[in-house]
Amino acid sequence: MRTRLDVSAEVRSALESGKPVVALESTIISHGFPYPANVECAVTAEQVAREHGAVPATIAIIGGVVRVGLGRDDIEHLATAPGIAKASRRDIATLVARGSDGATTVAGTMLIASLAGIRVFATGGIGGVHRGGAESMDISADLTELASTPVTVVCAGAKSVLDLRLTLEYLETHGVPVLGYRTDEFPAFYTRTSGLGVDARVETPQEVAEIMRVREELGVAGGMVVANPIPREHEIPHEEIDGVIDRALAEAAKSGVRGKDVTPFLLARIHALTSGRSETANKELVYHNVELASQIASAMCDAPR
Ligand code: PSU
Ligand code: MN
Repeated sequence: MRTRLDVSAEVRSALESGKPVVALESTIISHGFPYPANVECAVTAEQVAREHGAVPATIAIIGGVVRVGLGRDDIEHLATAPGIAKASRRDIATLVARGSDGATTVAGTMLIASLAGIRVFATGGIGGVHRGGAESMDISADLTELASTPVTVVCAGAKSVLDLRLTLEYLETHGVPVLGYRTDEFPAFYTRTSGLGVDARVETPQEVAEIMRVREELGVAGGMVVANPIPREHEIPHEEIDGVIDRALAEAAKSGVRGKDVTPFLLARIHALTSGRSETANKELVYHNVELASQIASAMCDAPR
């Protein structure tokens, strides 16, 4: 039988010997940043994981194979090839069957990480309920994936292009814990605050690992969100970013963009409208999340069983 799921030798050996592994997504490479910031972010994220004792496992679909652990050439390909599909849960089998490429979203990456036996995943921001989502039903598949797939997702919250209040309501309904890492507030990606609370505040990677272990031992299904605020020195204040977000949303409405194209459209407009400022913040918060995810993955490996 043809190989559908290809786990790199390095990732496989780390998993087999109980070493920490952190999954990384690829939509961020193909659709989240312009070139060459996308390559820089992906390569540096892998480096940060290594510096913190974890093996990075960047996930994507390449030539019809689900790949866990990419090479530099794969990252360049995902960063530069035109028309790479955005791959959420629903898209994976179709892309594989057709021998296509796909850049995996948080939902797609969680599903594949879990198939490979990886329990911790770092990204920038998760998708959520879009503004007006109660009517449009534009609710990211990231949220339903969190409800069912046992992977802990470390993120800087979610962008306020979304309705963050409804996003947290949806996660609550689906039984997904939202842990605030050294914060009482759900962070809003560029800003450390949103005015909305988290379910529980945690202070250490060991505490997160212990909650993950309890969930595994009890057989509680689904994943968790660990919300890690952007470092203070890289924060973009509400006064500065809120107007940009409103403008990007107005442009999206005017251009009639729909479905899976909405989020990439908004990200591209925000990057363009802040002439690089949001790009730097976005990269830095990703590295910060990879660092924490590596510490959590290490704590899971150290943990007494
Ligand atoms: N939010 C960001 N940056 C991103 C994404 C979301 O701030 O790169 C990407 C992630 O891959 C996420 C996806 O899983 O967009 C969500 O897309 P949608 O809203 O179509 O579910
Ligand atoms: Mn959507």
